[in-house]
Amino acid sequence: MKKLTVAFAFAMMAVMVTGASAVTTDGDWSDWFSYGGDVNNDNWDENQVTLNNGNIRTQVDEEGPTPGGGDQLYDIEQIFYSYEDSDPNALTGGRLYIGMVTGFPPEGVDADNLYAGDMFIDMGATGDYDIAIATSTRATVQDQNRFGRLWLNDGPGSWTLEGVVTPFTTSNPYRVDENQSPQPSDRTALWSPEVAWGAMGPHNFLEISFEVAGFFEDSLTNPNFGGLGLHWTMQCGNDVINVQDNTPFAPVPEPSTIVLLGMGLVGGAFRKKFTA
Ligand SMILES: [Ca+2]
Ligand SMILES: [Ca+2]
Ligand SMILES: [Ca+2]
Repeated sequence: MKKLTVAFAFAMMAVMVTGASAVTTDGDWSDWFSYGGDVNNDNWDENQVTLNNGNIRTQVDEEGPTPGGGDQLYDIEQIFYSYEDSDPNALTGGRLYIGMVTGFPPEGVDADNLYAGDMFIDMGATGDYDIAIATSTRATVQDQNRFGRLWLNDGPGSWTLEGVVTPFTTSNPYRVDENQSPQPSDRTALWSPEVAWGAMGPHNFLEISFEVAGFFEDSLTNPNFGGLGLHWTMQCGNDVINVQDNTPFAPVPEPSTIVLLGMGLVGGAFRKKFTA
């Protein structure tokens, strides 16, 4: 019995240390979840998704595109997000990770001349977007040097109204208008965004991450007002996903803290044995 308790404590340590490991922004979803369903089926079964750790949050979209049509090519299936804190006890920065399963291909749909939109991010879930990251890989004059860039909304405007909009008003905005006045600030060089796509059958996995610091870290983690909003759609807005998450992100302990916690569990198990 008691040996089992000790073994359990060590097992817990192993699980928790694994849980703190970083996501790699490479278009492969295996560092977020395992999928037990048939990946070659257009229907995405969220009940077959097993998240890799408790720090990952997720939101499921309906099967098929809404409000538009276009079947699997325009379908958004599910979005995932996670915040990794470099120091859970101080505002010293961290990295935000976003993953999304969609039928929409990164290079767009050539036959319809439609493009992937930007990922809009509302730090603190306050109701307006602060950051946009370009996800379209299409190699045209319009999209040249756009993929992977990060813009900060430090102007007075609302991106819901000023971004490039779609015919479906409920899907707005589609992407940042770089020519709007005032122009959004390009923070690509400062915040080290990474964007990658991968494919599994008719599903494409979009992965995004970028550095978070200062006020924006507080916007995610403050126990009084922390939260996160996300928005992504494709040109024409046939499908859209909106996240409005008002639960503050609890700081994730560093592995060294977890080992100490695990040692405490082991110590407790031994003490129990000694006093029995
Ligand atoms: Ca990955
Ligand atoms: Ca689908
Ligand atoms: Ca959908």
